[in-house]
Amino acid sequence: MTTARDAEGQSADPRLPAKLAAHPSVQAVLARRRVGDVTSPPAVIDAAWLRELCLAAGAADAAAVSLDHPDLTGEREHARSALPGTRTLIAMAFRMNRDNCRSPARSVANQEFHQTDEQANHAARSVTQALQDAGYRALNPSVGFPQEMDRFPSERIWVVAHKTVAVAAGLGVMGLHRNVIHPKFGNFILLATVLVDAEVSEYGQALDYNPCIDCKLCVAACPVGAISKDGAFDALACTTHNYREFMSGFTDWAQTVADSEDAADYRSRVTDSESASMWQSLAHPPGYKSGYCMAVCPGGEDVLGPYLDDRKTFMDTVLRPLQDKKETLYVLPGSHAQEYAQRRFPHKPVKEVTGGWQPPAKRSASH
Ligand code: B12
Ligand code: SF4
Repeated sequence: MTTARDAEGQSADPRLPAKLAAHPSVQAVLARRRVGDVTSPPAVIDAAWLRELCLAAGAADAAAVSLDHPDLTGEREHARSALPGTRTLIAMAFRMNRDNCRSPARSVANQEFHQTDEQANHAARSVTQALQDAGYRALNPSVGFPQEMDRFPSERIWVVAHKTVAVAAGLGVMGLHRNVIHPKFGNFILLATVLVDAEVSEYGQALDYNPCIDCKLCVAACPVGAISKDGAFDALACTTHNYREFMSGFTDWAQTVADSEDAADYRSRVTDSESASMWQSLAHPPGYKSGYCMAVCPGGEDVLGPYLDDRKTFMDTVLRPLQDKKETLYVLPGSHAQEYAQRRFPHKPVKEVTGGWQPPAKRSASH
């Protein structure tokens, strides 16, 4: 049998079959190795270098956390199946402009969410590329959507839980509304995570207090009562309304189209404004209907001042415009959200929808 030694001479890797060793790419790699042009990356990534890399990419804050951290038990399997050999998770926070998020004009708030989302994805990707160029294996799961729809609805569809990682890395703590509040930037941040197959010289430490001041403005702002004063969170109420034009609401809308007898019947079920809004969500990134819990939160040192100075004015100018906005609220029939929305926001029309998680009753009955 011909060996690599025959084809390449004394310096070839004897473990390689001759045909492979003779390939120009292989010879180029071996030649670079011979002249010492290829160095292994440091076994441990320098924490200061890594932080600088993240900040230069556009993150407002960043910290690493070991995948062995006890609070990341639930993330381990997901992280390792996304990137075998993952040792560390790098958490990054990206600032959002507060008054854009607070605007009752949905186009303004949604633009802010989607622009920050894009910025965070770009930054995470460039950090991943720099780690790759330094010789590591690294991967950046999506900041928001797209997610793993082949797993829906039986398993979680997100690759990594950015909140869990950010909290363990010390970037903030979840407030009453379950969004992560950064000690300085408040909850006006989106989160990204980069997975890497090496350890880092220093890991972030969890905050020893919660920046949430327990003002409960998030409870008052949510139009479908998804946030309770005791901290319980009704995720289904939130998705049914806020994500009306994302995956679950889209399925319900498609079912309505399918069930409509003709154009007139469709227009009796879906208003022109709703059709236009759905078109917009399909043509552009989908629009959130709410996110008001995040909009009104005064937590965080950069955000807190105006609330401390004059709570009434803060409520009149930040909370009230969102409460007063006339807008359709989407609820599941017979839900707590339906009763809450009708009682607390009588000026907002309430519409029953299926939520789209299950097929319509008449179809499931026939199977
Ligand atoms: C699933 C999800 C949702 C769900 C559930 C929210 C939630 N509290 O988990 C819904 C659709 C309701 C949602 C809404 C919003 N989200 Co969201 N969402 C995610 C996602 C994909 C995973 C969240 C997660 O890790 N949950 C698990 C644990 C950590 O959270 P938890 O609160 O302890 O768990 C509860 C829920 O997850 C729920 N649950 C468990 N399993 C499932 C399965 C499904 C299908 C659902 C719907 C819920 C659910 O039960 C738990 C107990 O209450 C992340 C992106 C990511 N890949 O991480 C973004 C993320 C959490 N969302 C984010 C944002 C901005 C929002 C909205 C403000 C969007 C908007 N513009 O309106 C709202 C805020 C609602 C709220 N008060 O939480 C940001 C939060 C940033 C921050 N500062 O913390 C994230 C991190 C995206 C990002 N990359 O920045 N979201
Ligand atoms: S709005 Fe108030 S109660 Fe809600 S999370 Fe922010 S600080 Fe906490």
